[in-house]
Amino acid sequence: MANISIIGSEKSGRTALAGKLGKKGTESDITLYNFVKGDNIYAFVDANGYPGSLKSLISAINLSDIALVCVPSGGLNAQVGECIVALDLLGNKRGLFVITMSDKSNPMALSELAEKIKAITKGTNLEKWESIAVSTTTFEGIEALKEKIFALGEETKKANAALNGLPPRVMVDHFFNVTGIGCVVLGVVTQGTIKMHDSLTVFPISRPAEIRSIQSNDVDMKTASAGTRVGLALKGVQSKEFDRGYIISQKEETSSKFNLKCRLSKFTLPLGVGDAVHVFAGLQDMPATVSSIAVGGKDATQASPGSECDVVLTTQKDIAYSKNDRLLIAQLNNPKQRFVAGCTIV
Ligand SMILES: Nc1nc2c(ncn2[C@@H]2O[C@H](COP(=O)(O)OP(=O)(O)OP(=O)(O)O)[C@@H](O)[C@H]2O)c(=O)[nH]1
Ligand SMILES: [Mg+2]
Repeated sequence: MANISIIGSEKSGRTALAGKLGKKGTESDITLYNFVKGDNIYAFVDANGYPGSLKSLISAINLSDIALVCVPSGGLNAQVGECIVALDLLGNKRGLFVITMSDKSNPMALSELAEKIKAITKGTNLEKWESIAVSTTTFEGIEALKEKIFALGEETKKANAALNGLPPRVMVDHFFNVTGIGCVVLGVVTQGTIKMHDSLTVFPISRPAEIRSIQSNDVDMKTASAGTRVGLALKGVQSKEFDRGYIISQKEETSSKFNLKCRLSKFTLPLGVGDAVHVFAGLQDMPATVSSIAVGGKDATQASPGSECDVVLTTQKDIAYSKNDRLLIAQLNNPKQRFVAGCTIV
C-alpha cells in the first residue's frame, strides 16, 4: 500500500482528481480517497483545507510517501511555489506534477508549462519529478497518471519494506469514540509492524495503550506493516486525550526546547531571535519562539534567506519526536510564502 497526497493551488482541480483516483472516505481538513484493486492499494489525501490552512497541507504531505502537485493549466502561481518549498524543505523524494484541466489549454501551452515547472524546481529535490497533463472532464491523461502512480507505488513498497524491521510507529490523524468499541484512531504505520494486542505508548502524553484490533480499508487484520493506513481500536486511553499528530510507539522523545540545524528557504524573510513562528513536527503543529540563532557557529541576531544556521526553538507545549524527524518552521502571517525553514534535530 502507498499513501499519496494531492496538493497544489486553490481551485486547481485537486478534489475532482481525488474523486477520479479513489472512493471518498474520512473527511476533515484533509479528505481520504481509497483505491483498492488486488495488490494495488492506495490512500489519496486531498489537502482540501489548503491554502487557508498550512496544517492541512503539511498533514497531507507527512501522511504520504508520494505527492501529486496540481498545477492548473492556466499557469503557475504563488501557492504552487509554496507547495514546492514545503516539499523541498521536508526532503520529500517521490512525486509528480499534475497539470490539471488540460482540456482548457493546448499542447503547446501545456509543454511550455511543463518546461516552466522544470525551471522553477531546478536545484530542489523535486527537479527530476515528471509533469503529466490530465483532464477530469475528458479523462485525458488519467490512465497514464495511474500508471505513473503505480510505478512510484512499487518503489514506495520496496522502501517501506526496508522499514519493517524497525520498532513500530503509528502517526495519528483522526480519533473518535465508537459506541461499543471505545477509542478508535486512524493513522499511518510509518515504520515497523504493529500487531494486535501490542502494548505501546501514546506520545507526547506518555499514556500506555493496547491495540485491541486493527483494520485497513474495513478489513480486520492481525498485523500491519510500514506504509499501511490503519484504524486501531485502543484500550487504556480515551479518544478525547488525543490530538492530531500523536504518536503510538514504544519510545519517543518529548520536549518543548529544540536544538535545530535549519536550512532557510530562499523565498522567506530573515529569521530573527525572538521571532514568533509556527512549527510543524510530523502532524503536530504549534506556536514557538526563536530563542537563539548561530550562523557558522557564532551567535547571531538573524539568519538570511537561503542560509544554514543553528536555532534553539521553544515550543508552547511538548512535541513528540524521534531523532531523524524533520521539523518545519513557518510564519503564518507572511502573505507571500509562509515556509521559513526545514530543520533536523541535533
Ligand atoms: N474543464 C475542467 N474543469 C475542471 C477540471 N477539474 C476540475 N474542474 C473544475 O474546476 C473547479 C475546481 O475544481 P476542484 O476539483 O474543486 O478544485 P480544488 O483544487 O479541489 O478546489 P478548492 O478545494 O475549492 O480549492 C470545479 O468547478 C471543477 O468542476 C478539468 O479537468 N477540466
Ligand atoms: Mg478541493
